[in-house]
Amino acid sequence: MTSNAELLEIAATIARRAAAFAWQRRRDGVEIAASKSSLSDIVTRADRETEQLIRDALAASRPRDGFLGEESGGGSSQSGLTWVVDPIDGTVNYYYGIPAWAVSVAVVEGDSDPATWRTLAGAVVNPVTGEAFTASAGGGARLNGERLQVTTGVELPLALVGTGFGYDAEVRRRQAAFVGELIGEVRDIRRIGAASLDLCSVAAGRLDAYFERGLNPWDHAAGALIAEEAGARVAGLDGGPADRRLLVAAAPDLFEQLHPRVERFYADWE
Ligand code: LIP
Repeated sequence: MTSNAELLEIAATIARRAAAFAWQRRRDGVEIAASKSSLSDIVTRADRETEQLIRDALAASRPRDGFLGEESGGGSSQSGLTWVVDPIDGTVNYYYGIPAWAVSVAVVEGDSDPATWRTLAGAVVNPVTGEAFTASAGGGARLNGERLQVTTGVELPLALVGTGFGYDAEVRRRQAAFVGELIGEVRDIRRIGAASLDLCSVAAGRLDAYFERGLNPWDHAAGALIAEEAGARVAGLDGGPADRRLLVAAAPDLFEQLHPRVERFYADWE
């Protein structure tokens, strides 16, 4: 039976290698390979190549495990473990050369469904800043080896809150209208553009809270564990597991103030 610490070592090693590859491909020049849900929802050749690098490395070291990746879909598990991968989270930032993108690699126990899975280990690597965020279940969260702890005792009016928006223009308009209200109730809002880094920012105390609707499992699988292991509460609607309908992350005392405010807005969304 492989320990969570051993699984984390595999995740972090592969994420670092993939991040170095993706950064080199960025410096070589970015080519958009396709658009997905909308013209603004792009995928670059590097997204696909980086995911293949990760998939090949995992197939070699963990051949019986399952795989769920943003670009190449799923592969069934014979071991009960599944690797959940976003090869380049923050693709638009990557395309524009904004240094806020990361390779996110997590391993979960159970189905590749955020509603039921248990995340065992995760790594989020931003090669541009040289930052590797890591966590294993019960093992704590770290940034380049240093322990992370969320900031507590922050009241909502003084909270720095991260969020994000969907790729659909009409969805973005509705989300922006809500942010237009909320911004008067908190310290300020930040839109970093990569859910994995938003969640790691909560873990590192660079954000007091983060919420977003419309995330894919690979966007938050690793970052949510890192935030939780740093002391944050991460949950979705009705306080259940975070999923596409909603993710809210904050220290428990701030979570109790922010979650009801955000949930009221998103509760009746499809
Ligand atoms: C991104 C998320 C981000 C969200 C963006 C996009 P991608 O993932 O990490 O939080 O606001 O719209 O979905 O597409 O760069 O992997």
